[in-house]
Amino acid sequence: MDKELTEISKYLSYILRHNPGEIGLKLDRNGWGEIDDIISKTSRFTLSYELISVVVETNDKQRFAIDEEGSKIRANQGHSIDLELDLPVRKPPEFLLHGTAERFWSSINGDGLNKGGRHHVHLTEAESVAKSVGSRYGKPILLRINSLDMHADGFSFYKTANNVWLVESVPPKYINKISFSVD
Ligand code: HQG
Repeated sequence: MDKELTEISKYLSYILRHNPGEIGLKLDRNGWGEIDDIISKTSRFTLSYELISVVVETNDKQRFAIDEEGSKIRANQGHSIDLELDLPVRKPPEFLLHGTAERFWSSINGDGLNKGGRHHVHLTEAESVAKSVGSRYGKPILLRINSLDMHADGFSFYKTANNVWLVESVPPKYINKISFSVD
C-alpha cells in the first residue's frame, strides 16, 4: 500500500472503530457510516468515493467492507465503540491460533485471554498472521486454542468478513503454548 492509502486506512480505522464523533459522523447500530458523510466531514484528506474504494480494496488486512448498495462503509472488526456487528455464530475449526508477546504469557496462563479494550479476543487460522500480530508487542509466541472444545462447552464464535475469528474470552484450560513453524 502506498503511504497516503495507509494514512487514510489508519484514519478510517480510527473513526469507524473508535471515534466517529471526532468528525461528527453517525454510525448505525451495526457500525455502518454513509460514505458521502465521511467525504464531506473529513478535512484531513481530500477524500473521494474512488479513493475510499481503493483503500478498501487494497487494504492489507481487508479491514473495511462497503455495503451491497455501495453507499456505506464499516470496519470489519477491532471496534472499541459499542455496536453489534451482526455476525452469524459459526462452528470453529478444531484449533485456532492467537499470536501474542512472550511478556504476556504468565498473565495469560493465569487468567486466560481477555478482550481488553476491544469487543472480542481475536483468533486466526493462519500462523503467519498470528506471528505478525504477536510481534507488535515484543518477542512473539504462538498459542493454540482448543476452539472446538470451547464451542462444545457453549462459547459463541464469530468470523468476520476478513477471516478473523472472534470470541468473548478464552479460559486458560483451552490454551496451549506451541512453537512457530513459519519463519
Ligand atoms: C494480550 C490487529 C496479558 C493479547 C491484529 C494481545 C488483530 C493479555 C494484547 C487485532 C491477556 C491485546 C487484534 C491477559 C490478552 N494478560 N495480556 N490475560 N489477554 N492479552 O491489539 O489480538 O491492525 O487488543 O494477547 O491483526 O493483538 O487493528 O489484540 O497481545 O486482528 O486491524 O493483550 O488487531 O488488527 O492486544 O490484535 P490487541 P490482538 P488491526
